[in-house]
Amino acid sequence: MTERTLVLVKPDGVKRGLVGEVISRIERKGLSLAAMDLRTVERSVAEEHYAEHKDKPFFGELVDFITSGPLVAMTVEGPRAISAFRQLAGGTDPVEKATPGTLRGDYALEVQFNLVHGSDSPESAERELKLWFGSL
Ligand code: DAT
Ligand code: MG
Repeated sequence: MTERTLVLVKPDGVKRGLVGEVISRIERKGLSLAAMDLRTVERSVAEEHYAEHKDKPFFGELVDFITSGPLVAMTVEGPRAISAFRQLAGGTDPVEKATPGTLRGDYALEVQFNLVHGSDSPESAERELKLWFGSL
């Protein structure tokens, strides 16, 4: 079933020049880009995006980081795109949970600076694509 998912190359990935690498892995997997935009977001967008984490101790730092500079937002499309991209990204902790061969496993060291975001379910993808691109 064709799905759409929200992918972000977070500000650390843009600063480090890894946008091309992320896109390359998405394309090599067989997924495709349906939309892409470089932007710096307001705190309100970051807070809504990460609303599920609002009571976590790291929420403030997470919002500071996501709004700290330009990021690349993408709509990625393909069969089982949501799970497929989560697999390319690797686990949240780039050392403990992301295996080598994944984006986080290969390019990140710290949980806060884990390079990419990908929607985690069809419900999240719909909510996030509406927030970032105005439609699914
Ligand atoms: P994911 O990005 O893999 O979906 P998540 O939704 O649990 O992970 O968390 C969102 C982001 O919050 C994550 O990419 C990095 C940050 N984060 C998660 N756990 C953290 C922690 N223990 N300390 C600092 N930042 C954390
Ligand atoms: Mg998440």
